[in-house]
Amino acid sequence: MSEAITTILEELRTFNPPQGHQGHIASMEEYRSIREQFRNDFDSTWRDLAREHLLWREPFTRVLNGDNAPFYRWFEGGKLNLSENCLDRHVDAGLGERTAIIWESEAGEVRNYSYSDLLSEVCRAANAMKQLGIQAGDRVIIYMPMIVEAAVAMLACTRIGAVHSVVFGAFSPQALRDRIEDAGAKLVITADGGGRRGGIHALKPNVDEALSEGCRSLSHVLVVCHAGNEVDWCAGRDIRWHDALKVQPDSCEPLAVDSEHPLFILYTSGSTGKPKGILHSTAGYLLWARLTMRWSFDFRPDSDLFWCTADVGWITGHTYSVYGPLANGGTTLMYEGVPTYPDPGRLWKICADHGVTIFYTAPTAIRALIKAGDAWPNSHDLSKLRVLGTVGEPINPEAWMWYYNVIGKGRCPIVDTWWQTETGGHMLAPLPFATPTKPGSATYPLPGIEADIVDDEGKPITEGGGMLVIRKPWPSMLRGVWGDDQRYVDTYWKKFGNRFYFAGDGARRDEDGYFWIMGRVDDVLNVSGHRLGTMEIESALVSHEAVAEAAVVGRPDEIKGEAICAFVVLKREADDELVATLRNHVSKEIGAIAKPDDIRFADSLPKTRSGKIMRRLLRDIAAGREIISDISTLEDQSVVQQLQQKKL
Ligand code: 6R9
Repeated sequence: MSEAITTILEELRTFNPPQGHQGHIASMEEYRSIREQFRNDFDSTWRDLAREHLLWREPFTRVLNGDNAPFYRWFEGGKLNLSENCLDRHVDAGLGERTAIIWESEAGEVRNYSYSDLLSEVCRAANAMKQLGIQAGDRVIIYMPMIVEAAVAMLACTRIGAVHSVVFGAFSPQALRDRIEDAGAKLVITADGGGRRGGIHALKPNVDEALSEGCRSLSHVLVVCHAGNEVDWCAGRDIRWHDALKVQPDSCEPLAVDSEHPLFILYTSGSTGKPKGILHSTAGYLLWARLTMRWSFDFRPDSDLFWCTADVGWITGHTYSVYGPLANGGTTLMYEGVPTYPDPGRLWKICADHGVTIFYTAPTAIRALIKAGDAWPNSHDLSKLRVLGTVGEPINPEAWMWYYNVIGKGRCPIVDTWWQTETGGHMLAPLPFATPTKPGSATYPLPGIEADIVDDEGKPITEGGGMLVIRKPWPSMLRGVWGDDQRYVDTYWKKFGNRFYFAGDGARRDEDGYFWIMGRVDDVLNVSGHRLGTMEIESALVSHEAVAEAAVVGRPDEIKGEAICAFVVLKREADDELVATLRNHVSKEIGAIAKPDDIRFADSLPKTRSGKIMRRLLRDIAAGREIISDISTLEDQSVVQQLQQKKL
């Protein structure tokens, strides 16, 4: 068990919500009564929320269709357009001049986009895409830095019913190629590069490399000229974004699509095989993006400035940098750059300069900033902050307390939100002005979410640890794994006989019913809040000519949560450069975040007699812990000693 989890288990402090402000959900009584309402009348509660919160072109006729479970369908018969809900709706309500997005570059340039500006830009982009032959249902890959054009591209897809798939800019050409091919994308939207740590992180060359062997489905690449780095040009295929948009009219009729029309695919790591394309659909996702902004963050579109530091390449960036704030007609901030550039005070400076009121980040960032010292936040005016959120991994109580005291000055509730790419939006989270919080606990399920903790047979566990499941479908749930229905059923539903959704996380419930997330129960690592499958890294390693076999495990890391430790059996003698070579090889195959922190060589891997790699043993070795696993079934006992010694 990692240190973070041990301290979480011993945590007893409770913090009451701040007084004097009425939240969207104002008290625990109100919370309980909404939950009751869902329990008593599930369908009509969702029906009323969907009618109240979304702008429909045609009303839906059925709330939830579970006839083909676990392939659930929500709000059938309804038609709507997502970009219309996020843009036109607010412009039509007279909010056209309100700032939709504030963007700041690493160099300090600031741009404001009003709702009217954003709508025009989205229409131009949608028209340009139409002219390139993109139609409803076609897939579009977005491989961009954190610039407004990334949000414009996403919204433009939704305007014409195209399905976007955003690929994180730090992913390698190989990872990009896999995603372009798996999605069968017709168009890639990218930029020459993005600003990073005072330099430029080139993107377009990666697209060129990804497409170097051709790609049947793809016809064009739209390139935003942003960073100014020199790029090659493939005539006939590559088109400048600005050239394509400037000749287009700034209006484009939004296409009313079915509630269940696919909205986006987002690739995420699983415990086996290649990353899977998590598929989300339109109405349910949008409803939950809008509602959770209000419930978990108490978002007030007319007065709040919301900043989620996540890149749009992750689900958090989708739901809480772009869709959630815009669905509510509020203002969202985007920052293109690293949090510690030019110094560790950068995030706090941005909060102070713009008057951020709700701030949402990951524990790994908090831990890194704690190390930099309190002087950084203390030298900026953080008095506008009123709610602080965290996401991505368990937050250790020390980091929670620092966030609460040093950043929030004891005034701001900490909202620890547990959710996943698959869930589309928050599942467990405190209501900032109602729920008493405990450092390290995501507290309770949000209204409408029937989360539970069960044992291996699916029996509920009232106190203690087990597996986190969700008993009832919810509107923003994934609709499938792109192109692989079986994998959807096998990964999320089969474990409990298709009865409830299996999240892949372990959790514990305390005597007050609070949920405490204990981390993954499968072979998925959480490195700085990013999900990586051990299998993925292992396959990357064995694709190198020198590697015969590899096993990857996580070990606790103070900043990153988990570090990557690889055990490698070689086909030939190791040379001095091999560790660096293999690290770079993994980076090339997957991306820099997947680079192993430690690589250890051995003559063989510890396996049981039935041939299973003893991962628990490897985890102990990686962490430098005393070996408590039973190694009596180990075929070759000397391997253990070898692995313990050979730390490189
Ligand atoms: C939103 C996001 C999902 C996995 C999830 C869990 C971990 C996320 C957490 C958390 C403890 C939290 N996780 N939030 N663990 N406390 N508040 O991160 O999506 O990238 O798909 O990762 O992250 O293990 O299963 P995703």
